[in-house]
Amino acid sequence: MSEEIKKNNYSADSIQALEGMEHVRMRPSMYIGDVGVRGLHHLVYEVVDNSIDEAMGGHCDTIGVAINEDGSVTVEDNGRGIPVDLHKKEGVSALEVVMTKIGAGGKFDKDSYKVSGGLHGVGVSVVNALSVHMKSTVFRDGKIYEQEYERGKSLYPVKQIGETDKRGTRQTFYPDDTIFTQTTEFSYDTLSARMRELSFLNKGITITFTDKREVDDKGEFKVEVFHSDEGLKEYIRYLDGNREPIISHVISMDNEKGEIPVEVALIYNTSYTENIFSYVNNINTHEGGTHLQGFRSGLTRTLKKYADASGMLDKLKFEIAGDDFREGLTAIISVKVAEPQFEGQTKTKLGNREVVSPVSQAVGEMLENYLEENPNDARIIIQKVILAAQARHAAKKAREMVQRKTVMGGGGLPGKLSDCSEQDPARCEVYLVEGDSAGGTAKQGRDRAFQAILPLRGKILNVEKAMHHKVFENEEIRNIFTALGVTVGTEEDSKALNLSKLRYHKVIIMCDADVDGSHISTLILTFFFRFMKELIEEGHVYIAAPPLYLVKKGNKKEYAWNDVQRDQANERMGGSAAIQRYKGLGEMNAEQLWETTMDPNFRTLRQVTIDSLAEADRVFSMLMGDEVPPRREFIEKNAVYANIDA
Ligand code: 0RA
Repeated sequence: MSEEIKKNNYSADSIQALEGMEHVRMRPSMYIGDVGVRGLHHLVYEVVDNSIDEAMGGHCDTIGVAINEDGSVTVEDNGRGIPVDLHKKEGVSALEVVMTKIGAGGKFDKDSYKVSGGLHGVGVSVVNALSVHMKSTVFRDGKIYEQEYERGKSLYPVKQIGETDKRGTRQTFYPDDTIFTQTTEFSYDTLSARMRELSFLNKGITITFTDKREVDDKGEFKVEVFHSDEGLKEYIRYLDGNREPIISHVISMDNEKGEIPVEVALIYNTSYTENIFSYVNNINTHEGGTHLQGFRSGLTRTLKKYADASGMLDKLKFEIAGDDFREGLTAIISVKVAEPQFEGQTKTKLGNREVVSPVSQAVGEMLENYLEENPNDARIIIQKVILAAQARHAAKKAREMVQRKTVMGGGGLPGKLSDCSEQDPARCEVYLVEGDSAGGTAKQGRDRAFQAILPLRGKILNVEKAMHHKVFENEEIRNIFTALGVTVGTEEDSKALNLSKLRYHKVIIMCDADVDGSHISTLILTFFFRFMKELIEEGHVYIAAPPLYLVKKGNKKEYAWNDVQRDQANERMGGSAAIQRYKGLGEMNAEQLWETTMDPNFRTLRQVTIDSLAEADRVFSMLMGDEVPPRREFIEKNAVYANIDA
């Protein structure tokens, strides 16, 4: 090839590369989902994924993740180091190709079993394109190499900057605030939860997470070290730590050498909720899919066979359904699939058919062994299943009552609901208000055109500790179902939710700004989380923020939501203003409630989102469960819904 052609080729390729990177900047959501808080954190996951892959290939065991003082993030591993030698086709170093070409990641390493995919796995070049500045440092063959980039463009060719006896890769990036316009600030809790999750999902790796933005009293950074030798088994203990187990061990298996690597762990507890978390290539598959299907069929088949053989079902007057085998079950399934097909609304449902049977078989064998070796536990599980079947029959009747009322329409709406006049659900909102008196004030203060009020009496049922039929028999909860127009349960899936007739697209929880109020908010959120998860996932649930103080002097008045605002308002009024602390919504009149908490032009609503289903589950089971000390500790350390990331 003549020099001339080579040059042309090179420049043609580099134009293509540029176009790729430009495309990422023009359409970032196509690559990372969104440019909000979620997308921002996605950048970190992408970079960490690459190091996890290196670790899964057996080439490294330690990953360091740090939020730096300036808000940038550094990810470092002790792997082989991204190659820096010349990439023949591109005419630049392999590192530069990985960093600046879309879809180049890992392509030149045929041996690597790259399992990242789905939502992640878009490549580190995407992170580079969406960063104002990025720096790659490679420790390899006794040398240190470096290259820097600005918005995805290299600033200079890879250069050697020193010598070392270390091995590995270090990536530092600073997200572009012209892309992430909402915020470029990383959340400690969000990243920490993900690193913990990753360490359970990839046993043996040590992940150190450091926040260098602040120091504590001792002048030290916040550091957490995550390491799990037992993987999912430990993850189950962590998740279910606030529930009471009914069997003596976590049941688990790991066939990491199978064609489709499958890991499963499960336990039964005294609760009535089913909690199954499924992962594909370390990605939480919220919508389930074929691996979950395999798990369920393996579980049902094996338990049913055991129960039939035991004779325990002989006197039973009704059939046992699939659901009954999963009451009080907490389980995690993690599979690695080479070419995952993700389906569903949020692309978190595994579609690969070939996964069903290996998972089903693995689960079946695991359970069979356990039941064989632990006959006592086996009996306890079957007894629990029988109880669940009995309760389901009772619940069915209760649910049908709710259903009938909902279906009747207008006349079926709860008497306590003050509805709005607008008909289009997209424009309607409903306030769930603690107590009849605050409900009355809200009713006077609202804009009745689009705001509905549903007062709730005192503390609503703690669904975390109640059997299902009790939940559906509870009047307050029935009122919520009917007011929202949401129905639940079909023949084949008793928990399937129907949101198609949702009457309000904003469901706003409004409680006192005190400990009792946040407890009630949490009870309502727990109910939504357990029974209407999709309502939260689709962004319909909000928390209203009533002010804490009224600061008044002469004819000037200001509201304050915290002590700093209070003091500033007082200062603005020249000091010595009269300060009223609102002890509850009841102390506000209708006008005050409207202008602070209900008027769309002034109020602040906090949308409830779920970062990690597993973490949210753990927090709810802790907040609402039996174990008091961890709950108290949590409430003292955090706002009640800190981890629900409102
Ligand atoms: C492909 C080949 C080799 C290393 C890597 C990829 C690699 C990529 C990343 C991303 C983050 N950390 C990483 N560490 C390594 C080198 C193959 C060889 O040395 O033979």
